[in-house]
Amino acid sequence: MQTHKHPNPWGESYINDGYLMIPDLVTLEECDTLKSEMLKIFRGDYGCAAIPPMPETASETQVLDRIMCVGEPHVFSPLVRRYIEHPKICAVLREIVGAHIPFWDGGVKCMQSMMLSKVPGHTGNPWHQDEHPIPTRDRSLIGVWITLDDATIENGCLWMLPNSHRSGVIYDRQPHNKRDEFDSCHEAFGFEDGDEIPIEMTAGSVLFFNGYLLHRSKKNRSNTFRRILVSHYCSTASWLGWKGQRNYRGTITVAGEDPYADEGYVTPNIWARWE
Ligand SMILES: O=C(O)CCC(=O)C(=O)O
Repeated sequence: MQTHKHPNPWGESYINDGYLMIPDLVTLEECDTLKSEMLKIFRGDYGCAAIPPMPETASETQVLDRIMCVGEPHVFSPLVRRYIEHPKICAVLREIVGAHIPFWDGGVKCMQSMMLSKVPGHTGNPWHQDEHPIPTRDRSLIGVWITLDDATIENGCLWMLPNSHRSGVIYDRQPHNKRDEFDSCHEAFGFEDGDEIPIEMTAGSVLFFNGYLLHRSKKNRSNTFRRILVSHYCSTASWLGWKGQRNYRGTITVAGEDPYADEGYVTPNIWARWE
């Protein structure tokens, strides 16, 4: 059993702030490859029931405009799957996933991937903590947000409420009436949000953020795309009572051992969010 002793500057920063941004972790060539793959995925080239095919003549904007988010693209796209297991990303995860828990054996598993197109005019995502829907409840949940374009205030970068991960409180969510700014997801409430800060990032930068950290994104008011791939990971020891399962098994182990391997694995359901 390894205890975390803040072994490197990454760990210190992630523990204190609840997030860690590493510039240029992914190359611009890798971003281009992922953007091409995203176009195929959103056009429906993979024949998934959740993503009906579009005509080949559809423009890039038309393709990316019709869906806001595709869930679990790593299930059918070998390329996206490679980014779940990207060596540079996993090297960071091996250091910080257990940073907020006293004992951790270094095991890391991925339980979700999502691709967001966020073309000009697309709304943002209201305040939330990823831990609300994905219940690790052990503080190991971490979002890994890879931006494929420069993410700016104008095109809808993420906004974080620093330190909001510290209390361990989970804020409930409710429907909101700000549909001009945010998508149809419910919004967390019951906290002061005056200290929020924008996280502007250049393409290829990667943001690691704790599942308890309150964050949101705003509408894309620019004329540029803000495409991202985000995946969620936690300790392999986390018992995920998620999606109606006693211990959700649609997981991929990317570091260490899976103590529940004898429970087997399931293939995650592919989904798309249209508004
Ligand atoms: O990319 C966005 O606009 C929102 C993503 C997000 O909040 C998340 O992955 O938890």
